[in-house]
Amino acid sequence: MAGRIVLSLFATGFAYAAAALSPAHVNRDLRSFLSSSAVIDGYNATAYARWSNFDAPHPGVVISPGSEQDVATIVSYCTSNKIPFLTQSGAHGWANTFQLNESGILINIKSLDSVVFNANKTEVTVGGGVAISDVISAGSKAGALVQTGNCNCVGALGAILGGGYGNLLGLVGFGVDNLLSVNLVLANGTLANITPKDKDLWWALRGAGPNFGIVTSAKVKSYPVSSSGQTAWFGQLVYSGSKVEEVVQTIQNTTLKPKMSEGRAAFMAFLELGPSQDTTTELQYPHWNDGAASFCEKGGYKPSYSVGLANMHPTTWRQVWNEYVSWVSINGTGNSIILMEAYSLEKARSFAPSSSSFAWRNDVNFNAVVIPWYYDTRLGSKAQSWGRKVRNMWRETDDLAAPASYVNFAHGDETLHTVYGDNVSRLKKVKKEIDPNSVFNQWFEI
Ligand SMILES: Cc1cc2nc3c(=O)[nH]c(=O)nc-3n(C[C@H](O)[C@H](O)[C@H](O)COP(=O)(O)OP(=O)(O)OC[C@H]3O[C@@H](n4cnc5c(N)ncnc54)[C@H](O)[C@@H]3O)c2cc1C
Ligand SMILES: *[C@@H]1O[C@H](CO)[C@@H](O)[C@H](O)[C@H]1NC(C)=O
Ligand SMILES: *[C@@H]1O[C@H](CO)[C@@H](O)[C@H](O)[C@H]1NC(C)=O
Ligand SMILES: *[C@@H]1O[C@H](CO)[C@@H](O)[C@H](O)[C@H]1NC(C)=O
Ligand SMILES: *[C@@H]1O[C@H](CO)[C@@H](O)[C@H](O)[C@H]1NC(C)=O
Ligand SMILES: *[C@@H]1O[C@H](CO)[C@@H](O)[C@H](O)[C@H]1NC(C)=O
Ligand SMILES: *[C@@H]1O[C@H](CO)[C@@H](O)[C@H](O)[C@H]1NC(C)=O
Ligand SMILES: CC(=O)N[C@H]1CO[C@H](CO)[C@@H](O)[C@@H]1O
Repeated sequence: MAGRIVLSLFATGFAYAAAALSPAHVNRDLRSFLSSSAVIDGYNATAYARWSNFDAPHPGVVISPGSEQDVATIVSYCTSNKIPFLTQSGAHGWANTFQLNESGILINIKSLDSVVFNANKTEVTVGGGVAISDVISAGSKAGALVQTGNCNCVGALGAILGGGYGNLLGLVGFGVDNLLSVNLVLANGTLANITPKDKDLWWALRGAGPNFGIVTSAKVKSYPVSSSGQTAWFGQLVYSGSKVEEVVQTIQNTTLKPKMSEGRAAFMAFLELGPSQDTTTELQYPHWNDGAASFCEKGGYKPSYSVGLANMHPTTWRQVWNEYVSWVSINGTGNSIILMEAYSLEKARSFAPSSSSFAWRNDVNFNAVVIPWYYDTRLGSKAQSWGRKVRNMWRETDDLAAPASYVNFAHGDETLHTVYGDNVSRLKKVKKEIDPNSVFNQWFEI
């Protein structure tokens, strides 16, 4: 692990921990140690809006670093003065694990947003705060594909550090399988370059990343393609509620291949079920995520719950459908979503489960998510009990030995085993070594 060292310069003696923190105070202490483009600001819920306001952090101060080194300096400042802090990138994390109030600092790394391909386009270096849309538009211009999530608004590394599902999964594996190295700010304020040579930390980062530091930039594999390689078949098939069982059984029966080369023909079983609407067509790379645009809408409250499934059971999904119909009949819940994702996992399973801390690689075939979406806070407790009820329905027929959730889809009330699988003890060992005081403690803390 090659690293640079930052001294802990900032023990100012002020008892920050319990008091509200003001931008003026932080500015006085820290300004001269940061690069000129860094910004120290009060919290502005509009400017720093999150995807969901449910259990959202409310910091006293927001700092947007101007450089990777600034992030190390901010972490040193916070730890020396016992100021709680949280990293925010794309602001889509929906878990209830955030605990930041007016006495804390939000490190808004969205400002670290560069995307640079190497000459032959086999590698791309992305800033820690880069949005998925930034990666895709740069990739499209460069003529290279990069494994990212399926929604343009999400932080590219926020998704990758937990596993990283996305459109290219069938071809190249998970996000964590495509990471080459990262620049990481550690708990002791060091900015270090972490590579596969850092065996334990490299393993731990790829699945439980936010527990070990702040990734200020990452080198990720990219795949040069001609313009015809940027075309894929996308769209929506809409079915009436009466077809739930048939659709679910068809999903269960379909073996997804790394390349579903024949487009429509490969999905003929779904077309034969008689969708009431079919918007499928060939789309170019920059438009692959267009269909998910409405899912990106910020604001409102979205306490989400998720499970991994080995199999899809028509009877369970009929019950879930009935629950959904009944929930959205309540005024103000109409945006609520039930989501299920299925990918070709053949390529992903060519990587050993022990190659990263990302859990359930060989166990989970489908991820289901229930998102009660509302604006009136009086619906909060009803929304949560509905979410838990649907999650229980799925868990009862998940056909897994123990409940499993993708960490980036989980709610925050699960056991560590449910999100990190069988390697919790190894993760705890690495955590003790790298972040013994658990200063990175706001994302499914180990
Ligand atoms: C609309 C939507 C679509 C989604 N689509 C996908 C998808 O296609 N595939 C998929 O795998 N997941 C997907 N997710 C889940 C997504 O991966 C998580 O919500 C993820 O945590 C979001 O990262 P963010 O940077 O946007 O959020 P943030 O709330 O900013 O970050 C989430 C957590 O990660 C930490 N974090 C973020 N960046 C860094 C970094 N650079 N270094 C260290 N810690 C960091 C934060 O501190 C925080 O604890 C989706 C979520 C939403 C809301
Ligand atoms: C913030 O939360 C901490 C506990 O994490 C608490 O001690 C403190 O009083 C709170 N401060 C404010 C300003 O609410
Ligand atoms: C908050 O941010 C919004 C959007 O960026 C801006 O229009 C508004 O003026 C800001 N409010 C304050 C008090 O700075
Ligand atoms: C691409 O360039 C990198 C150096 O940036 C080199 O290591 C790699 O071998 C090259 N790959 C190909 C396929 O040319
Ligand atoms: C699913 O597969 C089973 C067993 O092969 C078959 O009996 C059933 O008809 C199939 N159902 C659908 C909807 O494809
Ligand atoms: C639904 O809620 C909206 C806004 O909260 C309100 O204006 C409307 O009257 C409500 N409709 C019913 C049928 O209660
Ligand atoms: C910071 O922590 C890392 C990882 O534990 C360690 O390798 C490095 O030597 C530490 N640096 C300092 C200055 O303490
Ligand atoms: C070090 C360790 O405990 N590794 C285990 C992680 O979990 C997988 C199964 O998911 C085991 O095969 C490894 O031995």
